[in-house]
Amino acid sequence: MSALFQPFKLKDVSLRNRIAVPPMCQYMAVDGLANDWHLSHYAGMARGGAGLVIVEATAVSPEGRITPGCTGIWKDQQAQAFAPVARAIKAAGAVPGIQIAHAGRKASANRPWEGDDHIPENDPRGWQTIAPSAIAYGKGLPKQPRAMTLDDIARVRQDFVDAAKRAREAGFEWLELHFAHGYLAQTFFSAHSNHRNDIYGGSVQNRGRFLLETLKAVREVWPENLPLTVRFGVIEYDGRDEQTLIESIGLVRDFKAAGMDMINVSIGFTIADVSIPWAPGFLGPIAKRVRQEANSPVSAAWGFGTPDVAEHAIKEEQLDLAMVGKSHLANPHWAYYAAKTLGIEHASWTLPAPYAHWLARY
Ligand code: FNR
Ligand code: 536
Repeated sequence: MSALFQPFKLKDVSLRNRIAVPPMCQYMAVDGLANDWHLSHYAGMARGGAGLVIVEATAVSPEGRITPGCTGIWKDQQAQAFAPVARAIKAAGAVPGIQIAHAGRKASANRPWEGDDHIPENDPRGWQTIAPSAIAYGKGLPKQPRAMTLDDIARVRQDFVDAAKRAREAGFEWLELHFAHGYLAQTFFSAHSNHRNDIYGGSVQNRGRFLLETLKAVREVWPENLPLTVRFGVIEYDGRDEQTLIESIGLVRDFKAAGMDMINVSIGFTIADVSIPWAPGFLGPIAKRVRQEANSPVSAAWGFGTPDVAEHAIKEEQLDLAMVGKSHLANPHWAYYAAKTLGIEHASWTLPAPYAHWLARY
């Protein structure tokens, strides 16, 4: 029997299999509002058989958007615009999730197909970015952020709390905090980007403080019976990886103690000049280590989009959930395709009845 197609339960939420669609920015919103593009995109992948569909990084405040096209959830109208998206995902048999995010110093950028670089300083489409310290990322993202005051930190933490409440009102049943990929939270954790000398910088405990406080504050408003997960870059590939992993795993343990239900093991992307050892399923062994040492359910993406690779990661207990991103853009029915590829009899069972009935022997 396939491991990938075993059901999975976290808190009161049951997934039909171990396949999840990770958040993927669409850059198609206007004023942060989800629209018909988002509805059709997310419904399509849910219909294709994945157990969980997590909606893209959605900004908790206007300045937390990566680009002007990012979705947001800093006002009630935006939550209302997401309601049909969450309903459509659920109607197709998947669990609707959303990732809430603040892009920090990587905000105020052009869409990937419009350059992926910072909007120029004098361009009215751009805005002032904020970060733990006034240190630019570099490469195509040279804008110097403003160092956050303690009031800024308290405000952004509250923005995450308010966003979590709205996500629930919109109908999402799974909430992910974006603490990865060189965005705001990740830059608090990394000593490359955090040079603060107050209680939010310096020691590993201080560098983790913004993340842990934000998680704790969100846990108080996100229903206890619904999953709250964290996406976190546990490794930078900057040559000091063992030290970073030890520090990261320590923080993941604290997340778990504070009520996090699952960790998504990802990459820090805090500095530009790194060489990442890209290969199918390359994060699997790291995810397994985090899973064991932090004693937490784990998911991960990056190169699990081949059925054998995803199946192997679940079977070897590297992952509890395999996240399949770009392969879902290529084929929104990837889960059905994976079931067929893995030789599962009646692969159709992963699909809703109107498709399943006709595809049972097809
Ligand atoms: C991403 N990724 C991403 N990650 C995240 O945490 N929040 C996000 O909103 C996005 N947005 C996004 C947009 C696009 C177009 C891509 C391709 C990727 C990363 C994504 O979740 C995933 O980790 C990668 O795509 C790697 O997985 P695959 O594609 O190898 O299966
Ligand atoms: C993957 N991406 C992650 C995004 C949006 C853009 C693409 C996110 O987390 N919101 C990626 C991150 C860093 C470097 C390369 C690719």
